Amino acid sequence: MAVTKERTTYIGTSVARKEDANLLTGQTRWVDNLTLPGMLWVSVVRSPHAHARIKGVNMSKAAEAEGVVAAFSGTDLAEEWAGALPCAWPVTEEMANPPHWPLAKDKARYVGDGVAVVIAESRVLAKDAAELVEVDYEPLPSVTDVTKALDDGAPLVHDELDSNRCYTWALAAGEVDRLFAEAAVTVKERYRQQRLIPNAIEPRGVLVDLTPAQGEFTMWSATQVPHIARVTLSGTTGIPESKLRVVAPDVGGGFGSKLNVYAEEALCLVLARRLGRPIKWIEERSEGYLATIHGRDVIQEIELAATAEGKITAVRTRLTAAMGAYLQLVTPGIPLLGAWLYGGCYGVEGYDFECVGVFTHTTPTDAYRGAGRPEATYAIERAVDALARKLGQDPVDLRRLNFIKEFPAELASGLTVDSGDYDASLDRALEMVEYDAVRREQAERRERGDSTQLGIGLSTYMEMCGLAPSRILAAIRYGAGGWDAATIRCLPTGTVQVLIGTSPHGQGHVTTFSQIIADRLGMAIDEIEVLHGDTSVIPLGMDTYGSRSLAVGGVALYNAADKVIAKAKQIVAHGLEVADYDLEYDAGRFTVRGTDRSMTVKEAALAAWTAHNLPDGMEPGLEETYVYDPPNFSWPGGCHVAVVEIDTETGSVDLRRYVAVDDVGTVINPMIVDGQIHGGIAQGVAQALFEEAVYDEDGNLVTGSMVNYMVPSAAELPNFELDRTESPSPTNPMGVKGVGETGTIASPAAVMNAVVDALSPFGITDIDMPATPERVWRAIEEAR
Ligand code: MCN
Repeated sequence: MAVTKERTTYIGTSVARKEDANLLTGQTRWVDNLTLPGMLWVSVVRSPHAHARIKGVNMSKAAEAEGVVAAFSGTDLAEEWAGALPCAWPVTEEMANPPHWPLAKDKARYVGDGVAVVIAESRVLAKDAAELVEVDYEPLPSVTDVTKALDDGAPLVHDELDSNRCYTWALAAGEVDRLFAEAAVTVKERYRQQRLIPNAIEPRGVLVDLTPAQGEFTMWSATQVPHIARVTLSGTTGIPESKLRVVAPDVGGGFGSKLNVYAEEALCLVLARRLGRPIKWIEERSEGYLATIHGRDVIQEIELAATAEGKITAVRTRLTAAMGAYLQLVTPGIPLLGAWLYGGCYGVEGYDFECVGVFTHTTPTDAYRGAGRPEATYAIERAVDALARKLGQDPVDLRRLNFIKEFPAELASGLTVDSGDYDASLDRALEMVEYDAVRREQAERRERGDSTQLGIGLSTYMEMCGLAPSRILAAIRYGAGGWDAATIRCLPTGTVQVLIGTSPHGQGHVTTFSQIIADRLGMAIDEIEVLHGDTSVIPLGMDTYGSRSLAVGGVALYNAADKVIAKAKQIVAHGLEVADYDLEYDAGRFTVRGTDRSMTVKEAALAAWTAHNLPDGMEPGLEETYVYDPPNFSWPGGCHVAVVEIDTETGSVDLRRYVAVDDVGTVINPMIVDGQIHGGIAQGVAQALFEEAVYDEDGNLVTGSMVNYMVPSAAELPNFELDRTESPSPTNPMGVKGVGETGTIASPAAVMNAVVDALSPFGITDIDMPATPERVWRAIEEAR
């Protein structure tokens, strides 16, 4: 499909965000701001043990406490469930998927596993009473380290399985063994993707209302996925889908952690049903550290085969990926979202990938910004630097030699990259960072033996986002489609309602989607109202994750506008008594060719509503829906460069500069895109330098609060220097690609390549993330 170049006013402009007035004046509707008459609060009693048999739960003291209405153990609620919590991505036929009940009945399998609930008149009373619940635990041995969970004799997370292996998933193409045998040079590296804890500004929260006589339920949830939650929670609770309305009101970020269906949502629904009153639960921050999914926790082994000149011929990857104690919504598929990308933006011939998913006695893992793709980018970009060191080449030259240069490009792993220009973004990034000058400064410092050394790290990345063609998702056994939907409803008074199936929670869809319609229908931004996140208002939607909203939902909207314009054209042609081919269309106005006679889309909307003078047989009204299933993923790419200073006496790493040149195709709103990249880089730098979830020997989460889990603030980060190149995607009419995760995908590799580059005079070739001062200092001391 050709990229349409139309006269535009709003697309490509940094329109101020329509969302911000509410945010800045405190008029947002977070779940926590919602109150209903007769509402009760629930508090969840959580296991303090990583692994324990539940021998009994004594509720008597809690039940007598002030304000308590009811208290239930997992066994008490067992009959409420029509099914276990959903895992929608059974990645192989043989995958082990032990049932995950909203409350544990016989055994607790991680610290934080819910074992009982107390329902009371207020949040404080529910919490106080929860502390009076007496659970008789028999502690059992546990395993939290993914490298130990497959050892013989490791404690089993699920007794019914004969090991902690959840699945093995493999993908291979080309003559990999031969290419390795013939290689002039090989490198073999082992990297650790530490476990991360997502930190959206708003913790999770749920409120359920009901009309008992009709058996109808409304659930407000701080979720990214109201549509998916409705389908799946119907299966868990037995509430018919038609009787369940899910609303994602204003949602304060998610970063993948709210792309899920959680025990507390199911609990609030069945407790409302059981008690006949509205039920509310709001997560505390430290509770969220245990009860909301974690990210990463993967061990990676990667091998590259190359010619003497440095042409990479084959890649072999082995992953061991922690699932945690249970499979959440898409847990098993997350490491596989990188499965096709371990060759990076390099044209390799042989490809061999295998991932083993493993249960551990830990909080379940699942999607966290980038989901599989930061891991893949990290491994290949670090390995390419290792190869450059081995060959004595500059990492810039080695990358250039290997870049894919022609598009569309078929990857050895089997997918097709739509478009790109990796040299262009590399060139621009090197120019911005003044690469030669920084290398000179580095050489001078090394020469002088300065205590503060300089490191320069590159990450030339590409990724697949915009999830995605339903047929490909079927091939990889994903449980839903990849389409999305949009409806444009032209109202008789000249304004427009736009119904979108995506569910924004910080990304600014109300603004960017208004920009698309304003240009296409010739309207002012304020004449467009964007509705989202309510299953009773928006019947069709696949929600927001995988940087899919613009490249799938935005394209659905663009195409819906085509349908509106086509119908309006017939109405106008009929009204002006001309043939439709005599009409020219530009930005909301149809003009009879060569005359000054014209009519607007708004006028056509009024004519469609009065229906006084429509073509014979035409349905009144001007409202169109488009459901779009994309033919391919979208493939952003680019080059990030980090410059770090390391104090070799203390090990402290200072990120001095960060340059990012990204290619996300056509840009709708440059300011929003920059904001997405800023946030993404901050999260990736956090993985490289600051954040790590740590469990002790007994399976306690040692980093259980922000006191000891280091989420960086703006003070720890430099000003990011951004620019763009633009290779429009040929697969959609706007030429757009996703941007929501690119920063997080590219940045850990750039920063860690810089850290290792700074330390290379000591002979150091790897440091685990996060590169804390202690870790760096120890590495230097050992090397000395
Ligand atoms: N955009 C644009 N031009 C482009 C690409 C995108 O103007 N070429 C705009 C879009 O119209 C949209 C925003 O940028 O307003 C992000 O678009 P897209 O890349 O389609 O990503 P999604 O909207 O699907 O958002 C999901 C993505 C993911 S997967 C995570 S994780 C993430 C992220 O967005 N979580 C976020 N960004 C976040 N931002 C905030 N504030 N909070 C989160 O939880």
